[in-house]
Amino acid sequence: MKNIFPGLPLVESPLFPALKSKWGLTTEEERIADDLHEKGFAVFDFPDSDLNGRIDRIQRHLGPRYGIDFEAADSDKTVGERRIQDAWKEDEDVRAIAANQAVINLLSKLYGRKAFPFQTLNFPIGTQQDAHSDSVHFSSLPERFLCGVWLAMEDIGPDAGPLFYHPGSHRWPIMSNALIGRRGYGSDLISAQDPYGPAWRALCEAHGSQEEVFLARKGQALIWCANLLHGGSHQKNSALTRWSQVTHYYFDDCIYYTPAFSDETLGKLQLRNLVSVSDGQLRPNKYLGEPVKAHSEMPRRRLFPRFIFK
Ligand SMILES: O=C(O)CCC(=O)C(=O)O
Ligand SMILES: [Fe+2]
Repeated sequence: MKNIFPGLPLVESPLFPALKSKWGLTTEEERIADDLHEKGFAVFDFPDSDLNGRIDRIQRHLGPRYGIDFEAADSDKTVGERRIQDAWKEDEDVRAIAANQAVINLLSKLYGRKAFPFQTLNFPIGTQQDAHSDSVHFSSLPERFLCGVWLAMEDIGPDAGPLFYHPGSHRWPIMSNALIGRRGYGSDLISAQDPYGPAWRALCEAHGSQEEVFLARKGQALIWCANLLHGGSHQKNSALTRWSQVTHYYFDDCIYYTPAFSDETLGKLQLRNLVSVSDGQLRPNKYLGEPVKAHSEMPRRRLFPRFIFK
């Protein structure tokens, strides 16, 4: 069957139930596709035979950069840095996890466009990040061609600030400045998520949506859809670690931009200039196969980089 909506990820298409039998999915791929379609996230075992070795090496290599005393079991682990962004540039194991070919093939099959990783985040503890959808930080035109893959680098219990999410929230309206009546282009923000917090809370309340936590086993991974509401729950025990890696993926032949600092309706987009983690090559913004240029009057976005989450 021809996909008449190529502007939607296959897995998020309303025609998904009719289309999926034609994709040649294995039983496991179909389970993942069904979960993404219905719930907005899917759990799978990370396919890498050297994963334990990579995790050991990443912890040894990145550990000293967080300023945390990992040696003493009862030391407060939450006092240092919470994240290292784009460690793939100097850590081959972080890069290999992000560029795992089986994961890229899986995402490409599920979305109907070729996936590429463009950002890594390595966390030694819980992020305690408020509920948000990544699509205010990273979006695409057409929409929804973005996902995160979160990997548990150790067993994560309820006191370590596990990842949480609101199942089904990927179907709620995609959060945007137009939706909340705000102008974003050229704006200043402490955190790009701040303007949308009240709207997300109102949606949760209206839907009676409860957060669910992911008590992950080491080596389990979770894909979240661009508009799935998720975050890091409160870390009840500050002596624990919660090692994890998030890789964000975009898909070929899209415009990549930051909605928090854009006004789509006016054609003012804060475009992103992306490099793929897989090959270090630029991935130009494209629409229907043709390159798209930045808006000529585009000012630099004004941010307070220290506080920005993405
Ligand atoms: O690991 C977490 O707690 C959440 C991370 C997250 O939201 C992200 O990287 O997009
Ligand atoms: Fe996120």
